[in-house]
Amino acid sequence: MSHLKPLMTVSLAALLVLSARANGQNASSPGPHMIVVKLVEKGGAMPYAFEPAIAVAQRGDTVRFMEAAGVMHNVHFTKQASGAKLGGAATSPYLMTKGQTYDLVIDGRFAEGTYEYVCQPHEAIGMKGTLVVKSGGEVASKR
Ligand SMILES: [Cu+2]
Repeated sequence: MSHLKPLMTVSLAALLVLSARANGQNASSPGPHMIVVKLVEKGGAMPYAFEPAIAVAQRGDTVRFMEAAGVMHNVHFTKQASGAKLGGAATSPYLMTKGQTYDLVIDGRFAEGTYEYVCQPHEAIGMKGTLVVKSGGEVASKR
């Protein structure tokens, strides 16, 4: 069993590299993107936050929520775009350990428009974010 821990460490490192590459490609490459939103601990009067607070995604993208601290957080949508049908995806499981992720695929459940979400344990102290979903094909063809 002693070989497991180094293996996990290597996998995590590889994952972080892949995430960084996915971010770097966001601006120019076609096709699905991985958009990473970190759940961070900042301290101060509003100690917890989603970073970035506003994320823009296109159909087919995946929004990856990543626990960047060691505090229990989740993602709960409080406002959906007109016509959206998130169903069970409106509330994520809890993320508890640093590096833990929750992937949300921006598929047919997501109508174009603006979504707002909160972390339920920390909603009262301002932990909230915005997701804007755009139609990828239209954006690409108009430019
Ligand atoms: Cu939280």
